[in-house]
Amino acid sequence: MTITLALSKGRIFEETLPLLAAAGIAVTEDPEKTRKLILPTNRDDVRVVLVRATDVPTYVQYGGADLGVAGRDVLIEHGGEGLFQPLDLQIATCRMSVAVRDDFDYDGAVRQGSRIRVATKYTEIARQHFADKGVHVDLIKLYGSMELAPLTGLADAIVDLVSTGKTLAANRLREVEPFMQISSRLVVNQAALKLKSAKLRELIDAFARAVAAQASTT
Ligand code: PRT
Ligand code: MG
Repeated sequence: MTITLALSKGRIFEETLPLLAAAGIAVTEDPEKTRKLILPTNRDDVRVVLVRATDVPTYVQYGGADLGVAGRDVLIEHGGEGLFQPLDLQIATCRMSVAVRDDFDYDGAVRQGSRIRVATKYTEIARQHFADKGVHVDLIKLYGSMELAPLTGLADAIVDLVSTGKTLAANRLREVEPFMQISSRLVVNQAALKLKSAKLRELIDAFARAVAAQASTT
C-alpha cells in the first residue's frame, strides 16, 4: 500500500523536508533539478507528488494524494471539505495583512465608513475580515502581483501575505492591518485515514514529534 504525499515546490517543500527526515523519509530527487512531478523517496511505500500550492487541498480531498501540506490561507480559501487537519506544522509562517499606498488614509476611510476597493487573491479571507470589522468593501479578485493594484489605481488597498515586508516596501506600500497568523498544516484524506490507518497514523505521529522537537529548540 503506497502513501502519496502532495507538496508544492518552494518554501513548503523545503520546510517539509526536515519533518520528513525526522520520520525517516528522504526525497531522493531534487524538484528544482527534475521535470518529474512524482518524486521517489528512500521508502518503497512513500512517494511525493508536486502540485501548485492552491491545488494541494483538492488533490487530498479527492484522493489524488493521501495527505499533503498546505498553508492556512489556502485551506480557508478552499473551504476544507473532506479534509482531516490533524497538525499545525508551524512552517512557512507569515501573516495576512491589509496594505495601502503610502498616501492613502486607511484609518480615515474606515472611520468615515467609506466603501473601500480591495484587490486580493484571498477573497474569502478578505470578505470575512471586513465583515467582522463592519467595513464595506468592493472586492476585486486577482491571481497575482497584488502590489500593483494600489499603484495603478485599480484598488485602494490589498489583502496579501507578508513575511519580511520587503515586497511592500519595494512598492511603496504600507502595512496597516496585520490580522491573521499563517502557517502550514498537514491535511489528510478521510477515506485514506481509514484504509491506510496504520501507516498514516505512524507518519502523523512522527511529524507531531518533529514539530514538538523543533518548537522546543526555538
Ligand atoms: O508562487 P506560486 O504562484 O507558484 O504559488 P504560491 O504563491 O501559492 O506558493 P508559495 O510556495 O509561494 O506559497 C505557499 C505558501 O507559503 C502560502 O500558501 C503561504 O501559506 C506560505 N507563505 C509564507 C507565503 C509567504 N510566506 C510569502 N511571503 N506565501 C507567499 N508569500 C509572498 C506574498 O504573497 C508576497 O508576494 O511573498 C511576498 C511577500 O514576502 P515578503 O517577505 O517580501 O514580505
Ligand atoms: Mg508565491
